[in-house]
Amino acid sequence: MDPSNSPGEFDYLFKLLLIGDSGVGKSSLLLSFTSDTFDDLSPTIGVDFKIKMLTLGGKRLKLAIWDTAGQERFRTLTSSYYRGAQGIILVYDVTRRETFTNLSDVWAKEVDLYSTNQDCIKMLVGNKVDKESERVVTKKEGIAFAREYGCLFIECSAKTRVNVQQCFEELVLKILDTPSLLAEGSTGVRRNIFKQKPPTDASTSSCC
Ligand SMILES: Nc1nc2c(ncn2[C@@H]2O[C@H](COP(=O)(O)OP(=O)(O)O)[C@@H](O)[C@H]2O)c(=O)[nH]1
Ligand SMILES: [Mg+2]
Repeated sequence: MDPSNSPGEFDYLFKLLLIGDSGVGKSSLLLSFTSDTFDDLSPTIGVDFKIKMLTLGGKRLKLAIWDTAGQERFRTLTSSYYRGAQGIILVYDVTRRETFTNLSDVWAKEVDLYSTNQDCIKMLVGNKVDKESERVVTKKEGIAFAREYGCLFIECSAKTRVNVQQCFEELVLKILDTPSLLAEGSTGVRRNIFKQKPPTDASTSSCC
């Protein structure tokens, strides 16, 4: 069944996506947000996207949240992954500095190159704050990067679920505040996002 065929069930359909280095917790964040059970939080190889229904700001929303299928390990995410997104979540691990520096060196550049809407809302997320004793990236550094790059910022833990809901909700509220994104998300014009397929890369089938 085409999941976009029930326009009466929601007011807006938004495409959100998760990017960042392998192992930062993208799939865990997605699971933490979309599933009700706590136990199934485990490393995954990712999915195309997950659907989450949400009522926010008086609007019924259908969120298609895209996760990588591990291609980020090979830096082979391509334009089709980014295309049509209203919200982009850039994730790093507060206990691994290179995941933070790669956001500016790699991922932010890709976003600028491939995102199709200039108004697209970006959210910087420092994950794994439950591992406070292993923290190497300070909150201040996160705030500074977010300010420089012009995006929202939050620290969270997919494991304890602290701030996970807030992360997605703040992003979506900002999208709802942005007329050009709202227009894109209106029922009817959003059907095509389900027709897109993420890039299939033969190299992802091999495991390291
Ligand atoms: N302690 C802790 N571990 C986490 C957290 N989020 C993810 N992990 C773990 O980090 C590893 C990588 O997570 P995963 O979601 O697969 O990362 P992805 O490659 O970015 O999708 C897994 O072992 C997760 O259980 C978190 O908030 N806290
Ligand atoms: Mg993953």
